[in-house]
Amino acid sequence: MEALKTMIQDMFGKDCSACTNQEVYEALLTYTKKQLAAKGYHEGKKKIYYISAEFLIGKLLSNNLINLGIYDEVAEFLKESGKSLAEIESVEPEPSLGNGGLGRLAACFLDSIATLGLPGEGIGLNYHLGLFKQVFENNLQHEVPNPWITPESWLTATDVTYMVPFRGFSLKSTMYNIDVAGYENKAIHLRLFDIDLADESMVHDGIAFNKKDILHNLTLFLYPDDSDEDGRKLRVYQQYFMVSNAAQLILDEAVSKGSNLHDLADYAVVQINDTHPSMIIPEFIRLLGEKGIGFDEAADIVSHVCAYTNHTILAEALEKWPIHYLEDIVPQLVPIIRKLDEKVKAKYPAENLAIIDSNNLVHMAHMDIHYGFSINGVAALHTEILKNSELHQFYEIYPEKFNNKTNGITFRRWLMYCNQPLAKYISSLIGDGYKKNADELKKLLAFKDDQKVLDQLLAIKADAKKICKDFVLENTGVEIDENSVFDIQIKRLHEYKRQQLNALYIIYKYLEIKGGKKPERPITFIFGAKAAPAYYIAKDIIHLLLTLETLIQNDPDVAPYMKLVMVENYNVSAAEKLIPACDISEQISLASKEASGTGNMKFMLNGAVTLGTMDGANVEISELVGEDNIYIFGESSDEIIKHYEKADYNSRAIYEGDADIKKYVDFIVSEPMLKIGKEEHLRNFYNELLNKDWFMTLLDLKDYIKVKDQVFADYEDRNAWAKKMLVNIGEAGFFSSDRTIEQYNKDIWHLN
Ligand code: GPQ
Repeated sequence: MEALKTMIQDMFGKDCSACTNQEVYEALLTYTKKQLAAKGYHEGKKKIYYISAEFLIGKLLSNNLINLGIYDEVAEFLKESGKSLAEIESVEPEPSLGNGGLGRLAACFLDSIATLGLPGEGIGLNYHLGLFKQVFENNLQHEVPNPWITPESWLTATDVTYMVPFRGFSLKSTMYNIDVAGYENKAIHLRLFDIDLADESMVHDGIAFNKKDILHNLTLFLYPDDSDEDGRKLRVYQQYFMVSNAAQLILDEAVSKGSNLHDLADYAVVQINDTHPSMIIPEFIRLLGEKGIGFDEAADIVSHVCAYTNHTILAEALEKWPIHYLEDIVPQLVPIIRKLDEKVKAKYPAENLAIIDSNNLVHMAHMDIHYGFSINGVAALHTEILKNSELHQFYEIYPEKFNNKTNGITFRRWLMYCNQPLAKYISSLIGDGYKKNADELKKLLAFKDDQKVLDQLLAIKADAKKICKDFVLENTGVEIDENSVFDIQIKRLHEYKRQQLNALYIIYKYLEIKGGKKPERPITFIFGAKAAPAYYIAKDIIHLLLTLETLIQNDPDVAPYMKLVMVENYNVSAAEKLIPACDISEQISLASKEASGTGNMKFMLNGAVTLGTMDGANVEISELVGEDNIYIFGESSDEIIKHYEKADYNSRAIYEGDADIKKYVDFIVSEPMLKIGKEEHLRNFYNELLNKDWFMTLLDLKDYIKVKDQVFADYEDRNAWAKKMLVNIGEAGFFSSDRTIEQYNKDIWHLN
């Protein structure tokens, strides 16, 4: 730590103990950046380029210190100077470069690529104001900018710049780097492209801004509101800016390593993360054309370079751009896309295989599948659904392209950092081998009947709940009971994830307690979720939850027995506090709709027990832990898919046929709720449930209530519960993103 000491002296002319936390943070940032650069970066002939609109990387200081192997040393040094690393971390702004699981997955993947020593990089955009910051006012969500770039930041400007051509003008880019350290290994780069003229001052009234001013707004926000045409076009501008920069960089790097571009596939493999980067396919063809490579050969080259990951079967998320948007914005791509489409149509005339459909919509995923060499889903069930229903027509013509890569999470952040007491305890039982070889967690299963170990797991959980209590108090102002059961649902707010199902259970429990039936132990229901700004139903559900929160809080008959808290501006840092403290992990999506889920894996690894549907990776979790160690409810995905095919789901019939369900649903617009909440929002959601309920909340409600009550009953056998915790932790090794990345490499990327 001598070097750090000297650095602090040089930077501030005083020693560590005399510095402010801000100063110490700045010194640590500089020090860590230097250490990373000194270790160097993974290089090799062939590289994986992971292109993504989102990289939800979270705070970086601690993670970098852990991966550099100096976390304990630095913490100790600071302590000796009267400082706390935890407090210094709180100075660091959290980069706001992602929305949900897709972005967090990209971040876990960078960690694993670096850890496994693969040459690779992430490529994305440098959004100045991030997604948005969520604030609650009058029990409603409001959005404000989330600036995260400070003068001292992990971003390093490079001298790499490109020109990106749009209709009528070109934009100059600058590339920024963020180093991503491998665990006890070299680093890789996250490349973030930006415009030089981004003007944050144009944002007013929350997150409103002039959507037409592309010269100044291009990199302000991730996912700008797309409820109008200007907003949708802005997304196309962003996407093209991202992929044109990426393609130019990739070609330059390949050439500098000796490629003649005909052999590009020996130098580069591109993973297209969902459809946002799909325009890289025609952009590569355009650029190769400029270098003298004919269309057919260029299309063939690209088909050996690009692979596509699908993250959803929800139609709304499978992007289809009107061709006239592309004419207006990137006319240079249109003849290329038309030619690609003609080649497809010549061979496969079916409308549902077309890139450009009869409504002149360009199906981005279709282009990826025809002109990429691999398409993967993100959990076993999801890939089966792609093959058998959603993309069946493609599976029939390209069976060899389809493969599954079940998602994973990095154990460095989601155990070693966020739950240090648990990680240390695991090391004391089975050694440190699991940190690099997650399968070794299985060794824990040998302790299933060891009373001391079971007691210790419960004690570690109890401590995490105390820490979480402080976090919740700071975030929400609400004091929760650390001896209550922590039941947690944290994820984007979406109807298919069914936070509303959880809300209806809470109503049921509230009425039960009002009726005199107290739970064995108080329950704390914790939510964290952002709703897309123009997604009104999702915002109504937030209003429902916040209204319930107030109602329960103000009701002396009920407040001692249950609490609902909704954490504001749920993000990676919040997840790091909530996940170690969780008892019950809510994974209650409508079966077939959650492609994988990754929160489910983080909870399991931290000793929470899953309450979920047979959806996404829950299916694989349940196979691993066995039915005694997970709580499953609800209709199967096969049944749900049939309901959609037959269009026979009728929520009103369920409501009218079941007096209990009617009671819970009616409560949404009952007197006590309307007294606290806004009638318009509560009624909108009530009507939605009765007239549509597209994600079949009422179908699974009764079973959910039954199984959830069983969970709370079983929780009281503390010893049996501790065993469930142990099995969940011991079986979590499969969900290491190191395993996922090894599979991507073996089956798709083929890097040395
Ligand atoms: N996912 Cl399409 C997102 O977070 N955002 C998106 O736009 C799409 C998917 C999630 C998906 O809902 C989860 O089930 C997955 O676990 C996650 O991607 C990573 O694959």
